[in-house]
Amino acid sequence: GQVFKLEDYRPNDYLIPETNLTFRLSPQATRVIAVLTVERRGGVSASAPLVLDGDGLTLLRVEIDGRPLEPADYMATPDQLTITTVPATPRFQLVIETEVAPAGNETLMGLYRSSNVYCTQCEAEGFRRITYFLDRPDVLSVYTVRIEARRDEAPLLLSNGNPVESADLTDGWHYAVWHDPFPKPSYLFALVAGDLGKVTDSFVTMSGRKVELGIYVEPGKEMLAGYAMDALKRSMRWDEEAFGCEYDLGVFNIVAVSDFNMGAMENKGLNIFNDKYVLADQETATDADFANIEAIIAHEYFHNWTGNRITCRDWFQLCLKEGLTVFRDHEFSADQRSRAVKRIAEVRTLRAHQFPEDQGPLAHPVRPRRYREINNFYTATVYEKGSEVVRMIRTILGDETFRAGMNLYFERHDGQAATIEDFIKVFEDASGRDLQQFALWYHQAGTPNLTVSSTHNPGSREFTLEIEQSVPPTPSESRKRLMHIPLAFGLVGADGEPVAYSSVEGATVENGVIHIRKRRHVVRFSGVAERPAVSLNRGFSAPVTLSVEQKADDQFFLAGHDSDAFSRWQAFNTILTDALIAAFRQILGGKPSVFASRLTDLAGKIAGDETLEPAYRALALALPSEADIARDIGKNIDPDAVFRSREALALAIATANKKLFSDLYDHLVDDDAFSPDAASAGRRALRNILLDYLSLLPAGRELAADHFHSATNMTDRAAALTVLAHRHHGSPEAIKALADFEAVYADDPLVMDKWLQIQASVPGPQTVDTVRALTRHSAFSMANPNRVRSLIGTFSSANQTGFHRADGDGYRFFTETVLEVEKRNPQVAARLATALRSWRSLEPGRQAKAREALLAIANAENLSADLRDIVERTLV
Ligand code: BAL
Ligand code: ZN
Repeated sequence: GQVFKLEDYRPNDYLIPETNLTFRLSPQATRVIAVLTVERRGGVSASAPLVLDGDGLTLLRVEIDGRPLEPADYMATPDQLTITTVPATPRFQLVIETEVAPAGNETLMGLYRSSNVYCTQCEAEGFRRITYFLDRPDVLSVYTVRIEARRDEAPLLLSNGNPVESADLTDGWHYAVWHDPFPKPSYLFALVAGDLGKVTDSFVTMSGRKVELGIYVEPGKEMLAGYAMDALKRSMRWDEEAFGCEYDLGVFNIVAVSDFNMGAMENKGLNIFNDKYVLADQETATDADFANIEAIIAHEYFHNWTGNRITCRDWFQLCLKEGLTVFRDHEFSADQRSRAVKRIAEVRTLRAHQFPEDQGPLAHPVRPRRYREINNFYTATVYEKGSEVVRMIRTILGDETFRAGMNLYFERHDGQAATIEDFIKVFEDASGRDLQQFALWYHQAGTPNLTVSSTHNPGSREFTLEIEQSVPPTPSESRKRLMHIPLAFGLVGADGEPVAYSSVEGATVENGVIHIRKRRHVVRFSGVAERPAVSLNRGFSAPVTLSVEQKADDQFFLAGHDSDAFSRWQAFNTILTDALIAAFRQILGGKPSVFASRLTDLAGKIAGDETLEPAYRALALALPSEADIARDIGKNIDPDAVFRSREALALAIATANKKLFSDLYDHLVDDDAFSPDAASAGRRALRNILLDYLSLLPAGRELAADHFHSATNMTDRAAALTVLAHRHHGSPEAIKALADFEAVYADDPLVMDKWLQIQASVPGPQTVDTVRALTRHSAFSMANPNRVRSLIGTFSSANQTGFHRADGDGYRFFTETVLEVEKRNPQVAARLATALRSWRSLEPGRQAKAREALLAIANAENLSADLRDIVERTLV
């Protein structure tokens, strides 16, 4: 396939300042008439051909300035329309008529049908499946859209911008016209038509304009959209307060659809959402679902300024809108909930998803320089590491200067398609600093490592930190340059208070941050009488790994006393990880795992510490996942031994704290009316993790069954079902709970996704058979991305012992399934296939079998560009 390179970017010879579209909707044959105002750029020769992108299109008509084109004047294939004879005038009108079949479109890109609703997905390159166009983000156009449909089939007709007019036509048809005054790239185009229920509200912006808000859902599900609407209004207010960003149209609409490749899409004025991220009530949604809805509603809304008003010049700049918008939604959630808890959850996610990507064959810079299939670059690196990079800019500049830089960004680039260089420049201009070395965070892949050691000399009262940076080689980047790493730190005295020092040399240290810029820094703090404990990378100021020679006593001390909540959590997490790795080695050596009582005691102390938020305690007690442990071990992974080490530690903690956990569990019973707020969710999270521990002890199975049957909300019910299915697999209680759950929720696909997920993640070699059988269950569908991700995605990415079954059967099932999904939806198949990206860290037997599975996919016939790209890069 073709490789697209950043250095090959040049603007097109033509622009399309105005786009008028007419859709005559029909499931099998929708007519699309595009009337485009085309403009030749200054200085471009009149003989330059106009080459428009298409994808699987049928061309019916093409005219310029009212005259049909002669066959000699153009060339049309399903994937391209080239107009070889272009008028000499600098501006002309081009009319293109195409026909598309939304009903047969299972790729869920372009115009398709989801449960009888017409909808679109155009990012990144779906618009070219609707009409021939300059389908690239630097071509901004003002759209007017007329939609015609049968009124009985589609009473509701929506597109971007503001509604202009609507009326009946003959024969039961009707139409609506929408106009979006803001020039936008084609990837932000959207259309929705169908029979949907509506929830309405309104919002008055900071300058006093009233905006009509609408959330559209499957008829009968309106009562499930209330939380999303509330989150939307809070997002709109927050963006005004935090960034001065005001909404700019008279209406803002959100539509929930059940077949969607992504989480949601920020189309101008008409966001389209995976219904999983809109619909919620206590009966059907968990606290995690509520938090995701809040975050994604905010994320898509925030794109209105970071993505839509200022878009990307080309797809290499994807992080310009995504990293920045993730940063903004993280800040929003931190303000709405608990900042410390949110930060810990973010870092856990980053480590779980971005670190393995950055440390494996699919590693790429936050701003890639090459791609074969852009769909494969909607990654944790672009999104999550992209957000961390923005966070580091704020850390380096400070809040005020950062905000000044953002203001400059909005002022200078509004209405433009911008680049990462533009973004960095606003912060350089706002601060007067040189950020060129820092910019390597965008350009260089790989997770930097800092090796840190410390010495204290009581005689000279000097405390020294030796810090060395290294960036590991990544695909096609064997040599790395030195990075600018902002390392927040604290020196903590025996009383838990910060240790003062009189001066520091060896690195720039400002506002509690050491600026690492060289390979090696020896940072000397003078006037330090007693040896402090060092708290490093406070708040996770930089997305790096640390190799620290630190005394276990210091870790225990920091886990109890660090004033930075994140670092306190980190210290305990490091203690747990070290213990798990030691247990893993003991198990491989045929020895029983033993755990220090001060570890299990500390777990109890944290669980019962009423000065800490319940949500924080729940996060601290959540052991590193099997994948986390495997990543920290690094190579020669035997997932069964990892699993056993984790189970052994959980049992040791539960046994040592039986009484405490049990009392606390009883004490946390919540008799109040359900509320999805963060504090209530935190108490549920703590009680549910205590249940997880207690379920390992005698009578734990009965306790979990009681918890399940007495649950009054989905958070508690799903937590108990997970405990029963995972820890008491095959028991009568587990079988009954799964059957009861199925009987109650059989008609609710989003809830049945949880039922599929819970079963797909049951540890052990037998699960592949369960998952195989579930692919034939009526709750499952190969055509629906949510179902596929719940069953197949969960099995392959969240079931270490099941998927990596020693005989390779998990991989065989995986190969068959990925290829089957691919026939319908290449984008979803390619995403699934990334589950094998860390195959080289497995022990040799599993490695060989994983390689066979990858080769079987690579050798399949007619492989899509999406899947081929992932599999070939994974194998290199
Ligand atoms: N732009 C694709 C979906 C999202 O990141 O919001
Ligand atoms: Zn986004």
